[in-house]
Amino acid sequence: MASDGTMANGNGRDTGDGAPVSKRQRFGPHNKVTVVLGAQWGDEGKGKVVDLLAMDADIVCRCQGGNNAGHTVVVDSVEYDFHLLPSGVLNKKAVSFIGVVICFLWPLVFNFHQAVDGLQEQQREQQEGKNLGTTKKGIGPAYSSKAARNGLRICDLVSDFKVFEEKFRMLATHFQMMYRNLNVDIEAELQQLKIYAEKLRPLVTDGVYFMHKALTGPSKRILVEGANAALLDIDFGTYPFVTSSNCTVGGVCTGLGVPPSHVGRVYGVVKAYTTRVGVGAFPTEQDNETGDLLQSRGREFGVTTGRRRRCGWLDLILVRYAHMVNGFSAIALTKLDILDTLPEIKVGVAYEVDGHPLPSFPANMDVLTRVTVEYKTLPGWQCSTEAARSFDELPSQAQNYIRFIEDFLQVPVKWVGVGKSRESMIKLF
Ligand code: 2SA
Ligand code: GDP
Ligand code: MG
Repeated sequence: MASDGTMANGNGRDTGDGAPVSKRQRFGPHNKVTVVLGAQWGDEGKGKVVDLLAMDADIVCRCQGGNNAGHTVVVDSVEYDFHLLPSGVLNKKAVSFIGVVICFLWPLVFNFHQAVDGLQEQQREQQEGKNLGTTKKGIGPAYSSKAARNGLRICDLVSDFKVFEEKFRMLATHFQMMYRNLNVDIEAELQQLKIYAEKLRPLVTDGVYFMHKALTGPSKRILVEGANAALLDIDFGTYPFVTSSNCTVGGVCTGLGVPPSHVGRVYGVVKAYTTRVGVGAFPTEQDNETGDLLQSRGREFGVTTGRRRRCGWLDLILVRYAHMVNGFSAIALTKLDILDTLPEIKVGVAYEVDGHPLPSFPANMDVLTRVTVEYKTLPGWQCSTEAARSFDELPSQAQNYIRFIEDFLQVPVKWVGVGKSRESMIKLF
């Protein structure tokens, strides 16, 4: 176990099965995965938190999504943007494992999936006057192929290429029949895929068996990096303005084949304010000077598409909802420094619709669009927090802001981010 208990392997901890310790020892160690998840609409700074924890890890995994994700890590002033690789890859000693669309366990994303993503967005715009604002990386169409059971997986690619080719042609034809304007160069893509198959074959392993060995073998610290975030989850997010994977804790089990009993600590990453890239309701959005200030100070641009992110106040109703689904062990609060110049800071603490308070975050998007937010106004600190390296070094108003969040959510804040770099992360306990 790490000296500070941050990345625990779960050895010697209560397994919850009631078995006596001697029996557990006889059946070998019981490693648990530590999970990092986005608690808002993404871009909370998961990459940075993963990088921090990965320094201690033996295995770092991505469990869902695809290259729609953009996770940033800044080390020695060099910025790394990860889309598919786990952000922990910078730890050369750790093994990287990927269970996302494109690799290992899951369906492959083909060029036509990407093209169809674009066409579907065009169609939505024409038919409904509103698109979803996807990254156009083919995520929705690839997960649709998975659910329709005609998708192709990495195990197909690295097996008999003739069989793969046949299935690929069928899938491509299926999409061509659905979308007359679809431009697919089947022969060129097949040629390219044959090259990929050779390159990837040595990197492919049976995911379930790999994870099982890691979980039940000698003591190992395993880190799982979630992509996107709770409110973009296909089941629990602001549907239909969501991505196509499970970005909440269940996605760890379904994405990697990890049994729930092996899920250890779950860290939620929360930005000190809220952002959203793409379309959809955003109750605390500030389409005004405050939003512009957060956007420019926070340099809120999409890492994958370069789109400007919408900005607003921290919405604790939304984060509490993410906690209900994920059961966070603790929170990493990022980008506190972006609030440094504000004389006062608002935090969303309750929703009301048609004069009636809502008990929780609504499932219906028409309701979410109509909510009125009740805010708590807290005093700002109006000085730089960038150099702070301990809780005590933070101005008292910033300390109060952190304590207010903890009290509201009933979850401890374990880290506070005050800058982009690895060092700009204050550890509270
Ligand atoms: P998709 O492409 O089908 O997953 O899009 C569906 C919705 O999910 C949102 N989404 C994201 N939101 C925040 N960050 C993401 N990654 C990039 C980043 C985004 C970018 O790190 O900045 O560069 O634009 C991400 N990926 C998907 C998306 O906006 C849709 O609302
Ligand atoms: P992710 O998708 O959750 O990994 O987040 P992104 O990388 O898309 O966006 C987060 C952005 O905020 C990146 O540019 C990070 O370098 C930056 N960042 C992360 N934590 C902090 C912080 O505490 N302060 C500041 N100023 N920037 C941060
Ligand atoms: Mg991102």
